[in-house]
Amino acid sequence: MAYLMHKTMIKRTCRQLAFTTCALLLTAGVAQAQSLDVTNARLSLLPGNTPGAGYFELHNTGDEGVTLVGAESPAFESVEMHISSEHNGMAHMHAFESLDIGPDERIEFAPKGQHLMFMRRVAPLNEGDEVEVVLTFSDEQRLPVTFNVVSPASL
Ligand SMILES: [Cu+2]
Repeated sequence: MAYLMHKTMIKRTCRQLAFTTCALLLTAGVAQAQSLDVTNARLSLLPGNTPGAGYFELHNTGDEGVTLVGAESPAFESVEMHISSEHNGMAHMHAFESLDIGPDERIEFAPKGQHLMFMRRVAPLNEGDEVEVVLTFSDEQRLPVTFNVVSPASL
């Protein structure tokens, strides 16, 4: 039952996506051999065309380390991994290329820390929408994750 509901949700999201991407997403839920558990995935979005920020928690439940090397989404032209910092009271952020996640390690992408930066949305998005994102790893593993669009005020 839960799986059927999930599939319906994906199908709804798929109306805006290319067919090949959709086919991948629909089969991804069936054959999940991954030992990576993502929770609380949300995408904070301001009106207009400013970049969105993505946050989530990831638990590597496997016996081997993995290296996160990026993310993609059909809803944005590009996605970068950023880390926020503060110097002399000024907030900065810069891109980073990879993040190692050891066996049984949990990492968090959270406000004021590591985040995904979603650049240039392809179509308008609203609070409550769902966005399909694929996290990519150095061993070519691709992990599809559904992000919920939320307002920055809710974080
Ligand atoms: Cu950023």
